[in-house]
Amino acid sequence: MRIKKFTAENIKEGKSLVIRELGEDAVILSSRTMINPATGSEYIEIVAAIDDINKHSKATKIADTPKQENLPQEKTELLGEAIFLKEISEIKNTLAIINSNLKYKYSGSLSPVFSKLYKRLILNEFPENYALEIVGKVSNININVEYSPAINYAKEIFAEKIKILKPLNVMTEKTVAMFIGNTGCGKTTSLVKIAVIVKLLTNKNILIVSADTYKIGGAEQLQTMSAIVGIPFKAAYSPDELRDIVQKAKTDYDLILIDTIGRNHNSEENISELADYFEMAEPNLTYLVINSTLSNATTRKILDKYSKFRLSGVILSKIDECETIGGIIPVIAEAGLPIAYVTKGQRIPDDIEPADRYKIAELMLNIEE
Ligand SMILES: Nc1nc2c(ncn2[C@@H]2O[C@H](COP(=O)(O)OP(=O)(O)OP(=O)(O)O)[C@@H](O)[C@H]2O)c(=O)[nH]1
Ligand SMILES: [Mg+2]
Repeated sequence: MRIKKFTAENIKEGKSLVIRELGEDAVILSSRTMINPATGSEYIEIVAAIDDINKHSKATKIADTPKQENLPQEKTELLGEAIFLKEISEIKNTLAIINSNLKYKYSGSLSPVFSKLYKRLILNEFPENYALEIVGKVSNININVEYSPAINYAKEIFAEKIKILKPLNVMTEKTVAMFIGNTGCGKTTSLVKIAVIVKLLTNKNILIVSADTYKIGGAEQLQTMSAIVGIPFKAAYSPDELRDIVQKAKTDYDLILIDTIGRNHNSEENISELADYFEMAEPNLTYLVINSTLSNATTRKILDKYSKFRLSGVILSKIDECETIGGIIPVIAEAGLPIAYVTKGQRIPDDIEPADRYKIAELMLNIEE
């Protein structure tokens, strides 16, 4: 779009100037009466534009504007302003469409229902290829589907892809479970929630072990929590000590829950220190706790960095702080990892649930336009 300012003695002369310079398709954005300070005489200032890309734009063209030369000056100004506002609103609409087409790359080439479904998936942070795959699958089920059943089909498709790891209270074998993950992701809180639930629902002998003895107060925090919930506790101050504790405890306890220090997945040193504890503990169950508010890119990287720990499943934490899990579930599913638990607050033990694929699928489409 080219925009140009014109000055003329009157509106008629101004219009002629605009048409001569910008052509019949030009639109007037504003016109106002000005005073020349040197001479004290009045003149008209016109701002006009021509849409180079779409010369057939529906915008009001000069040729369409009512004849203004006979109108009193006040009305001419009001008319100019109204046309200006109309033009601005049309420009805004056009920009919104362009923006939407850029953001939702493929929506323009889809039918209205599938375009809406695709937009909802992108709004829920689905990776684009996965969003398109879902749209394709839903259209294969029923090409003429309405929006609401389309959403239900999508949820069923996700639910089928989500793997679930059964909760600890229904596991019958002796278990050494290790909780690992990034700093502050909810390892210690999740461990205590699970310990309390298993204690309430089964008659298993449970031992809580802290290998988080590097951080000041790490082991003490868990020791206090264990005392409150009445579960025996031990602290391991080195990988060797952890091995000794676990080996001895295996005979007396059905379930040994090991808390570890929070790690930065981008630090090789952090990950390798954790590996020393992991190798000594030899857990037969390893939970990776993932904060559900993370982006899919970060989750992908975390899964990659922790993959050396023979992960059994994921504990998806802090869903109460998260708007959608559409971005991260496909990444977890792609890694082939089951989800064991979902945590939804700080209360022990209330704010944890065994993972349910239908509830997870629901949360994947939480954000609506
Ligand atoms: N809102 C919310 N807060 C949670 C949840 N789970 C844990 N938290 C809180 O998150 C904070 C960190 O939780 P911790 O269990 O200490 O996390 P951690 O992974 O053990 O942390 P580090 O040992 O420091 O790496 C605490 O304030 C918890 O109460 C949850 O599901 N929702
Ligand atoms: Mg902790």
